Amino acid sequence: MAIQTVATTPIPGQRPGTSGLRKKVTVFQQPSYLENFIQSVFDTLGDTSGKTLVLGGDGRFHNRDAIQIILKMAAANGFARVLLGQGGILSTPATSCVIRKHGAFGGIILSASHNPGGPDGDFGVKYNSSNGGPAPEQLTEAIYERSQSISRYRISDALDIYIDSLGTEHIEDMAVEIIDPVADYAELMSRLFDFEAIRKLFAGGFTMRFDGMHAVSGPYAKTILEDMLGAPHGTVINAVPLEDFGGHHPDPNPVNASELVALMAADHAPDFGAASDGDADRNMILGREFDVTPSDSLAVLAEHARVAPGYAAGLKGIARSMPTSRAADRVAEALGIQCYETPTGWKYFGTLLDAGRATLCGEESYGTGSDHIREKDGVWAVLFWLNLQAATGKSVEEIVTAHWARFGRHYYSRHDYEGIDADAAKLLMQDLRIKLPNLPGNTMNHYTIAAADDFEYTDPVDGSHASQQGVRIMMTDGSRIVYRLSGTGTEGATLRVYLERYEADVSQQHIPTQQALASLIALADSMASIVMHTGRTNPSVIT
Ligand code: VG1
Ligand code: CO
Repeated sequence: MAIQTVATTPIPGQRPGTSGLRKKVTVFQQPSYLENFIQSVFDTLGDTSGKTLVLGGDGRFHNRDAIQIILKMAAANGFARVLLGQGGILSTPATSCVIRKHGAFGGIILSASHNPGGPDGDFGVKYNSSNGGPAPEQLTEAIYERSQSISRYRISDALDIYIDSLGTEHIEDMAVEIIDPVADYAELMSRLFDFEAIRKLFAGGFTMRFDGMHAVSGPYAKTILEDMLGAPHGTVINAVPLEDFGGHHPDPNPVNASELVALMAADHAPDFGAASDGDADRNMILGREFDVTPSDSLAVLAEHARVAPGYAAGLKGIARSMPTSRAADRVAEALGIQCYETPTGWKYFGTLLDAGRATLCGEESYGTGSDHIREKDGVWAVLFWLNLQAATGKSVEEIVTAHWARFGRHYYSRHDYEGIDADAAKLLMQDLRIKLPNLPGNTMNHYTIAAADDFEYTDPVDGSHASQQGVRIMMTDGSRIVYRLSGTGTEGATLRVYLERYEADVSQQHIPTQQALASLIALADSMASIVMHTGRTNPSVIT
């Protein structure tokens, strides 16, 4: 075994987006592509000698190959120890948990999260810091800068190691401890939630279906729900992670998880339905014939947080991404705590969580989490909802409709135009930005525009600044349209249009969402000339 220094040249485009570097598998398979990026990460981190790194992924195609390369590079860059999930598996939340629990220097997560997998699908790499959270913007920018001047990488010429049994292996002077990917995480969950109450709920005949979507949440959900909490076998479906997610899109929303949605509307439907995404940080919550918007889920969990032992002392604050509905703001106000509005992407919550300013965080994109780790957490959210149902004896629908009656309902929908021409998307956003100063005061489709801007954010903890985070059009009645371009896609561009309307009148809170938002949707289309710019008359996905 010997450490090699290999000459290389910069590869354009290695800039991480909303959450890590995501590209087609075929791009990652190009010579030096992964090596250049990983060496750029290590170079940017500075002195890595003697440090501990956590490593794992969501099991998608290319995971195993990438793990062997990264292990050999970590050994060549002086790391003393790697904690590796058995079989190369570690969900995003479990990685965050393991980094924190073992005081690691940082971690590498191999995942393109909700993007499709397989040889023709996507692959991704994220770096998380010692707090367990995604690298902040300054760090990802520095990594990108480094990737554009890199001239060599270091790698051991050791043979591949066997990663499927627990125990310790060695590469050069570095120990590779192969750990149970579920154990630390499951132990943390058992301290946050009332497992006794949830066990009683299942013992009393409560039924649930958790769809692992053949992604990485399956092993976690199976161990916790079926083994630890006594849910009947078969509660967790599609539980085995597959390299191509069984050909499905591991993005839990009512469109991609349509089978689960149909089951929840069938005769003898389970009491509760849930699903998670590729790397298990997203969650979808369903009742019988009832789906909960992620924005409402955050607000409801905040309202009832004290039922869970981990949150019995109450919340310090709430944080939500800008496009997420303002349902949580109303709860924060009632609780007398702060609600922070951040740009899209979990990395912006890190400072607020570290500073003890926020306890719960959420995004409209099926992401919910808390200060227990520094990532959003799918299984955690499902356990929170189970705890809530066990504590109140109420159904999902009863809990949410009571919430609306108390706080009002924020009708909410996101319209995605996927795979549109990248230049056309840029032009659409540019045109909108030019219009902004002239919009306030105008009345269109019965809406009067109160304010319009391009969202900017200054982090209240470290003062860092982010601009151009989404165009917001705010109406005088509190309704809102937000436009932004996705930072996770790998083909063309994706335009996301976020629509929100507030309804305080209980008699008007049960209209089908698209109907309730119809005139706002029409306004959003015409204001941005979506058809003209994209050639699309309809969004490709509505959630
Ligand atoms: C999307 C979501 C965002 C989320 C990000 C990563 O980003 O909108 O809320 O944080 O995915 O989630 P974008 O830039 O495509 O809108 V995951 O579960 O894919 O890591
Ligand atoms: Co994810």
